[in-house]
Amino acid sequence: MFDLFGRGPKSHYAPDELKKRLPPGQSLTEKWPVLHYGPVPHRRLEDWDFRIWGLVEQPVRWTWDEFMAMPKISLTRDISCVTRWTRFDLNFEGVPFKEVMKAVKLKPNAKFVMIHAENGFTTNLPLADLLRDDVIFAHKAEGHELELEHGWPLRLVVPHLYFWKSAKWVRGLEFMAEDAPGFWEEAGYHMRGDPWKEERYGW
Ligand SMILES: Nc1nc2c(c(=O)[nH]1)N[C@H]1C(S)=C(S)[C@@H](COP(=O)(O)O)O[C@H]1N2
Ligand SMILES: [Mo]
Repeated sequence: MFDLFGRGPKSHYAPDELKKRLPPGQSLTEKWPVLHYGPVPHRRLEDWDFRIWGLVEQPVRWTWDEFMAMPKISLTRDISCVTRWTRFDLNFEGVPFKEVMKAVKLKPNAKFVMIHAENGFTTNLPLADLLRDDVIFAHKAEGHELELEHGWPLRLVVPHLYFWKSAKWVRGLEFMAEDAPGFWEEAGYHMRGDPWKEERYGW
């Protein structure tokens, strides 16, 4: 018996593994739910660009081909949504955040980042949370090009934080000196969103 999100009582994970891997207050789903606010954006790659601005020495604008020319990695991670589902072992492939950072020189006071996506979606993170080896801009999941609903052509993946920080249809980065709330954070979601600390709401 599974509910809408594929949550069910049966699991092929041993109880002690579940205890280790499942963040508090979460339940396991075997599916990959689709969750976002507003309509799914349709964009042609010819009209797509990726911009970096704010506290950088030189703003950046890349085309799709330029972005895709950067080195890529593949990784498999568990993801947790604040609405209480966790999905184990999703494989993503894409350009590491650290690779993108090689192309920009930050001003010394850049400490926070606003992620910008289609239709005005934003989410904020401390720069330190993005400067991890497993933070990537993914164009593939489970070996295939991303599905439109999951963020095609490109989404951010920040696996150690609640999944609302992993902006789908990502288009740019804005470097900031102070933290500022993005879309869900304006609505009361946590500024950082660590699932192991249950940083769900309130700031
Ligand atoms: N652009 C955009 N990205 C977004 C969202 C959104 O509303 N808009 N929702 C976030 C939330 S709350 C979650 S849980 C994940 C869901 O990603 P999925 O649909 O691929 O599971 O996307 C995140 N990224
Ligand atoms: Mo979410």
